[in-house]
Amino acid sequence: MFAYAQKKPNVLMIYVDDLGYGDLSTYGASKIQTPNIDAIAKSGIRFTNGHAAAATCTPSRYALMTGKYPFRKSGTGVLPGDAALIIDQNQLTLPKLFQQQGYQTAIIGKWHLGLGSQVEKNWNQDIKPGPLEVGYAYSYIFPATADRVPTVFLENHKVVALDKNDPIEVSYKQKIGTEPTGLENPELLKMKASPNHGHNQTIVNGIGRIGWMTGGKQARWVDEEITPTFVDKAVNYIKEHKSTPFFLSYHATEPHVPRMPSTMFKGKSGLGLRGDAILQLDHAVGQLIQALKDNGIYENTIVVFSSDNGPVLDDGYVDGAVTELNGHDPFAGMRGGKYSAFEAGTRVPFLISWPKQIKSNQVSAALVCQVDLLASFASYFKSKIEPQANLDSKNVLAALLGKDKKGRDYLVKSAYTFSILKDQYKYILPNKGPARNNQVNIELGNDPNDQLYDLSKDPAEKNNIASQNPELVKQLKEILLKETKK
Ligand code: NG6
Ligand code: CA
Repeated sequence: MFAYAQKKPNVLMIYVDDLGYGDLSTYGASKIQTPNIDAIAKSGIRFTNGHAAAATCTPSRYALMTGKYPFRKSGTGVLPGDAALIIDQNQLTLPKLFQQQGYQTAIIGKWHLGLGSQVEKNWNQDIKPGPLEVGYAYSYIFPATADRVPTVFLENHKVVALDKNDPIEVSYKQKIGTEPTGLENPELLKMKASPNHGHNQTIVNGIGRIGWMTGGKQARWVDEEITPTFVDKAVNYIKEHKSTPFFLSYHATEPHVPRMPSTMFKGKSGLGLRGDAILQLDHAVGQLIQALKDNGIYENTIVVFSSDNGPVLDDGYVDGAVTELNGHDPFAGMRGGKYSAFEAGTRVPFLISWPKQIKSNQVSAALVCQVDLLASFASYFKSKIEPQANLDSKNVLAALLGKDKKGRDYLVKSAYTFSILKDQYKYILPNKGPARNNQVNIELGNDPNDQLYDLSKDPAEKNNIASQNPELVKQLKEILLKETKK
């Protein structure tokens, strides 16, 4: 009993893809029910001011891994499927911190931080550096996004189920091989691509992808099997590591496009395939939590749940996300969405539970960001981070444990432009970029003028009060520019 009490907690990081603040019933969704995810909130804390560092995947993941704002490094935008690893192997990362503390570490799911040392790589040999070189002792991933080639899993350094006689080749420059593409053979598609998004290159499993690939026929995934595969790997991992502390990153693909959940979820939500994918995600979360319980380690496991960026409806495929929305509001009334500097881009579901230490049923408005997990866990372990690590990560451990209601002083977020959140105010730096992305039907937050919103009165960022508050604008802009120029 005593030994158990002394044991370091396991950490299960559930990091999901493009899930909106309004997509979960625990955040007020009424058209969809997510009981398993809601149970994390009931068991611990639901944050209402929790953020991804950026409004797309790669930069948010970079921040989560490194504790640095993604704009500190160029090349941290959305990566193609053949990109090289963008994390410096010498730098401290979240999984490395756990390794230093004697933890077993693993990532199962989406990666999207690049693989190998260059774009040109041989997918038929060991592919490195990758997750194993930046802190994970085990990995079972797909390289980029579910809509990008190569549509394969990698276990540690190798493509899973690769037939040496059918080598894989990948290109993002031009068509390779003779396989049909969505552009030339749309009649072969089981899910149509939206016009002009570009998801019309090599067809895999009846779905046009971004990028071209040839070979690797046996190794290609079937989309409907992605989540059952990841869940199976994660449940086994939990079972096999129940007696050593572990840090397990479960990086789900839902509800990113292409939304093609297992057949048993298709049509289940009544909200189209996007809603069905969310139900699949909820089911998967239930299985992971059950595995913790079955192995007797639930009480002493910290579960963190968050999303890499906000929601988008049409992100490249005609999948019913728009037409079957049925009044569901993934954006929770906020402005913007994925890609946007407005709040729906980066204010995301953020939950934490740890039955042994965190009181149940808490709601916290503390300002916390995924970039803070590194410094917060370092503080938990009393592990000293050298100042030359230059982290943007802040120690918000007390907020994460429910003991502090404030969190950070302020947070800088990046989309096309920069914004800063401080107290109830949100300031967005002027930017000449387009005001909206019409393809995805999302306002990006770009404006040639200063924007200032009082989120306590105006959470939807409708009423720009910059011209009435020049002093506050000046002050916030100064902090923001100082941060971005550091
Ligand atoms: C965009 C894709 C989108 C999605 C996104 C990455 C186009 C027109 N759209 O460029 O479909 O793949 O990249 O999403 O190519 S993320 O969540 O991984 O950042
Ligand atoms: Ca994403």
